[in-house]
Amino acid sequence: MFDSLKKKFNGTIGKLTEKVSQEAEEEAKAEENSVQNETEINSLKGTDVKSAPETSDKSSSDLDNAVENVPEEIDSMEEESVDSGTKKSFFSRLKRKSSEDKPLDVSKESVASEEEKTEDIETPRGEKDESVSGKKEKEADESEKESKSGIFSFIREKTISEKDLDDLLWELEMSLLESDVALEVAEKIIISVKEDLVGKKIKRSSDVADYTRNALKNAVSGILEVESKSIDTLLQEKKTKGEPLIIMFVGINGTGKTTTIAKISTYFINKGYTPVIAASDTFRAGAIEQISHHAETIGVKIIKHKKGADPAAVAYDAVSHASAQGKEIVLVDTAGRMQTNINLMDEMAKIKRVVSPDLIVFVGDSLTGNDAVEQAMKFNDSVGLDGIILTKADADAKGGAALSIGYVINKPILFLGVGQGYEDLMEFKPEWMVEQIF
Ligand SMILES: Nc1nc2c(ncn2[C@@H]2O[C@H](COP(=O)(O)OP(=O)(O)OP(=O)(O)O)[C@@H](O)[C@H]2O)c(=O)[nH]1
Ligand SMILES: [Mg+2]
Repeated sequence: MFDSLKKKFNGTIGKLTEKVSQEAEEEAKAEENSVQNETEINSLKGTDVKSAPETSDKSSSDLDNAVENVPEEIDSMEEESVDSGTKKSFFSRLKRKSSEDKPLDVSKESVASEEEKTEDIETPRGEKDESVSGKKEKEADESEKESKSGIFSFIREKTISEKDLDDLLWELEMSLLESDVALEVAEKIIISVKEDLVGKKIKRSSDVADYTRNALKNAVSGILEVESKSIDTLLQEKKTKGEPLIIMFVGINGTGKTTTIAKISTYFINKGYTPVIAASDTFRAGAIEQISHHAETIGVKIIKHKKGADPAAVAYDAVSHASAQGKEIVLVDTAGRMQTNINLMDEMAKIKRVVSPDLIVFVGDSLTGNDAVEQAMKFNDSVGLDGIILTKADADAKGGAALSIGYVINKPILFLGVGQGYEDLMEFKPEWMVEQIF
């Protein structure tokens, strides 16, 4: 379920992490270069000042020769200049320069010994500084550990900019649309993610993934949360009034209304309630037989008239039966109808007028994606919906309808149909869907 959404969101998390890490690395390199250039300029300035009388009129090759000959003197001068930061860096610089100027084929040993020398200069009185080398080893250890786990600390904080996100979020928006996510929902997700991420300061590559995942999770949670009373609360309210809860099921042909009524009956029976079914699809041939068969199998009372009878009258009789017998729930089946069929839409409005259902539930086929969302909007406009059941979620790899439908009509998804059996019904919880995706 929702594999496509899962893949798309995870793809964005991965790509953004990679992009931001790469940029952080480039920025760090650029900074390192500029610091190096600055140091070079400063040290050259230092050379000019300190050796001005002797070297100001010398050519650069003379200067290089002078540098070549300096090292032995430096060590003794270093003793005197240990406290002077400027001098120290100047000497270090000179010494490094002299070693850089050595022939390129120097052996590894000589490079190593040069490095050791340079290190000795950094350490007062030529002693090896244990705490510094220990710290370096620890840092190296940590960075090795991090690189093994695929997590890298950035050299300095990287701030996520709108520019970092634009292309990726555009790509995400397009792929959400491909997954049948409604346009307004895709746009809302992008805006919410942008608001969450732009300006976030990132220290480690793993932060990018965490922040992005959280931003996407927030966006999806925001889309799925719809305020409404739970069916249990409604049931209790009706019970205290001594009336049955009336639920009417509407939708286009073949989305799963009748099967869902059988599943919901089972759901309520399992909770200890006694439902009654109204066979108000008097329109389609075989509809009354189909629902009678389900009712018999699960052991639920069904109120039915002949084919072609007034569906509102069937529903009315079912409500009277439930009220008289103290049964808590009436489930009204209706004929499937296209939202464009005015006669059938009017007939549905008549059932509503006659029995005043507590809940009108739209049953949509999740496999039809955006079409299900469009249908829900039309049914909502003509009879007013209170909730949604999406069927065939077991076969839905895209998940676009599940993500969009509740947001677009601002009504909650109550259940998901997840198979053809009577028990294949799940209460829908937004947190559950968020967990499924991330
Ligand atoms: N895989 C799967 N199939 C389902 C689910 N719900 C319903 N179906 C199947 O969908 C088909 C149509 O179901 P019905 O319950 O007859 O649909 P309907 O909306 O009552 O159809 P009409 O009465 O013609 O409008 C049946 O074959 C059901 O078994 C579900 O959650 N998962
Ligand atoms: Mg039916």
